[in-house]
Amino acid sequence: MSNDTIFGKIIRREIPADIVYEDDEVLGFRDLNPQAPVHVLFIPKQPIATLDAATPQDAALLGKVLLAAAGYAREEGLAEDGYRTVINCNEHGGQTVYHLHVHLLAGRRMQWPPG
Ligand code: IU
Repeated sequence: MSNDTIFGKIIRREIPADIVYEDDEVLGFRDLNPQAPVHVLFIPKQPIATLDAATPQDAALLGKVLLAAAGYAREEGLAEDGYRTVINCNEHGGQTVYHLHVHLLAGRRMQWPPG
């Protein structure tokens, strides 16, 4: 499969992950190396390598990934205090897994600017 990464293996249940959200098009699972008390990754099941690789055809899917993160945060009671969402793109953005993902970070006050 093209664009396959370790996240593809998580989607296919070939490796374990702590999955906290799933619908037909989006998966959410806890980051293995959390950077905040809550750190969940939301990914489209159909892989897009980077935000830079996204096309207008991906607009609805990207919206669903973001709304899944926001809905999870709301349901988990994280929205009132607030949270951060991050999409790293390519090397200088700090991207290490080339399957587009939205980081949801919560449970502490975030710093700005990010490092
Ligand atoms: P990045 O934005 O591409 O750097 O984020 C990748 C994240 O994926 C990073 O926070 C890793 O800790 C996380 N991760 C994971 O949760 N499980 C894995 O098997 C691998 C990376 I590889």
